[in-house]
Amino acid sequence: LRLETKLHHALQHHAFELHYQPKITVQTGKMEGMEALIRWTDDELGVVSPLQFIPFAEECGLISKIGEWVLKEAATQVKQWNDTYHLKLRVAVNISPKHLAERTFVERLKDILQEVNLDPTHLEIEITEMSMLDQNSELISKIQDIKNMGITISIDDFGTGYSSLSYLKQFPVDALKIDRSFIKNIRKEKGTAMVEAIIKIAHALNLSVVAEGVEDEQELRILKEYACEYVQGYHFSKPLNVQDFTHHIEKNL
Ligand code: G
Ligand code: G
Ligand code: MN
Ligand code: NA
Repeated sequence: LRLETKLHHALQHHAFELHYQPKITVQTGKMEGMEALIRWTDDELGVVSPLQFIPFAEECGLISKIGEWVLKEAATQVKQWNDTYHLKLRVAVNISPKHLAERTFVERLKDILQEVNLDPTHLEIEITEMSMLDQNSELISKIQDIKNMGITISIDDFGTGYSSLSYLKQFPVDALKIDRSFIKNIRKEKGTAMVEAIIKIAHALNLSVVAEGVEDEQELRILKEYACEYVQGYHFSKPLNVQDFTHHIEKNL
């Protein structure tokens, strides 16, 4: 219960922060948007990874509150960057399956976009394969509603979940994000084949592909060869705080 109290406190006292990792269009080398990643430093615990506190927040029922904070904060920030620098960057937000499953999710999403006055095409939602294990029609129509608003939807950590490929044609998503564990092995013979296959499946279904965890030129070259559309990773930039990301924008104008 101690961690739960701390998370409540963090929400109320603005102790969470978002970092942003650029997403680059392979063809042009230009930044098309960024992924928002939550960061938390507690007075006593120090830096706590989202790998630790997000699963906990899902269990104790705080995930929707945290998710709404992330959505509003990311929307506000990208709106400010786009207005200031006359850009059309799109921010991607990670949404937990529990949060997405809330009955009021779409309603709240609309409220946030309206409050922030953000063009919905400047928002992307990343859901994991876990979100789609439960292939019910309610969830499918919910995702369709989100897409109809103009929001982009992508499948995060693709290839690491337990679900079957069959959901890909059932759910109206826009993009696949290849998990970085695949990119790590891309130089190995079977690793190359896997990445090629994933990109082919995506393209056959009219989905674009984002490769995560691209760390060097050689990985980028292989991805380019297979016509992967977007890349993210330390080769371009690690996730940056607002100040550093602003510098990154200014440097690349
Ligand atoms: O950025 P980092 O490597 O610490 O992220 C670790 C994990 O936490 C990743 O799987 C990432 O998707 C997840 N994560 C980061 N930020 C958020 C967030 O705002 N919401 C949710 N639900 N997950 C996040
Ligand atoms: O699960 P998700 O894809 O949302 O998690 C993204 C996480 O991956 C972030 O925590 C981010 O810090 C991390 N990350 C981003 N780029 C790289 C990279 O090039 N190499 C490694 N090892 N991690 C990365
Ligand atoms: Mn992600
Ligand atoms: Na991922």
